[in-house]
Amino acid sequence: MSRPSILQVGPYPEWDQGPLDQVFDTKRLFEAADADAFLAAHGPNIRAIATRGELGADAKMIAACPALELISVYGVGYDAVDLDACRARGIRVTNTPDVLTQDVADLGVAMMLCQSRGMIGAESWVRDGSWAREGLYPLKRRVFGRKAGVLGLGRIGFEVAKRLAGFDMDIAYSDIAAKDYASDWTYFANPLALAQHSDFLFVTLAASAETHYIVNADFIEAVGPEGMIINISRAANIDENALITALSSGTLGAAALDVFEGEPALDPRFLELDNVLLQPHHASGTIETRKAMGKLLRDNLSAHFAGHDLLSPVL
Ligand code: 8YV
Repeated sequence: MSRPSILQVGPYPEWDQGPLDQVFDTKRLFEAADADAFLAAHGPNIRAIATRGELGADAKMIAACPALELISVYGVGYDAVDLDACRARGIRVTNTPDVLTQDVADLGVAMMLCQSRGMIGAESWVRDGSWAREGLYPLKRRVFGRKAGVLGLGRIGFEVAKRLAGFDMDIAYSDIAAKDYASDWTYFANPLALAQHSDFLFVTLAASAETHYIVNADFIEAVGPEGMIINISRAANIDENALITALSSGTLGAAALDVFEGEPALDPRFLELDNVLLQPHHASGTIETRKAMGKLLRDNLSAHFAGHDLLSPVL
């Protein structure tokens, strides 16, 4: 039997590429010099798209594949997939939830600690001889005992909050409703009230049209000059221009970001700021988690073509 043709939007590690190529006829869009010509040539035969969270599949890509049955996302976020276009054509969508939750939460907490304790600057202080020359490193702010806010208490937000409890932080959260599994933590129905309350504000919301720029200029100002915003979700949840303005003027104390509008390109103003920690969208980037994500991506594809139930359907 011939292998089903799938469109591969971005690269995967070699431990996924090999098994994928064995089972499927992979058409690698990311290697094409002319993406439009590539889609025009291969689109009609494509039965599934294998993509990544941040790459998704837009309306144009979906339209170029008239025989498309499934989009399998390597990532929990599927905001970059045009779900309306999928619904209109009965195209199924899967993602890779759960397997990455713990690592994403770990990195979020690590970013808070790293930024609050000035670990990047402290490393330079040792390496560039400042320690020997100038003595003690400037004092930084503590984390333990302070107020943490989690905006979006889903799977990842919950794991972040659990970890913060280990630092004896005072934990609050905001979500569309109070969660019965979070009775130890303070609930704010109004995200702005959470922002006003928090020293460290974690953005852990799944991105959607409803959450677009939920962290706006007012929200950022409410976190305030002593506060820090940590984003391990999607850039679209924050008004990045307002964030940069607030970091520059000091109306926001600090930020720690794993995601950026237009990534991997960055607004160059970020590079001028010393109160922001910049990470290359790698919260799920451990070997263990990426192997589990790749397996789930492939298992969803295989289940579909075997006529079995999808393991982690979105649509
Ligand atoms: C990326 C992510 O998919 O889970 C998500 O939604 O954005 C990430 O895990 C990952 O960087 C691989 O591209």
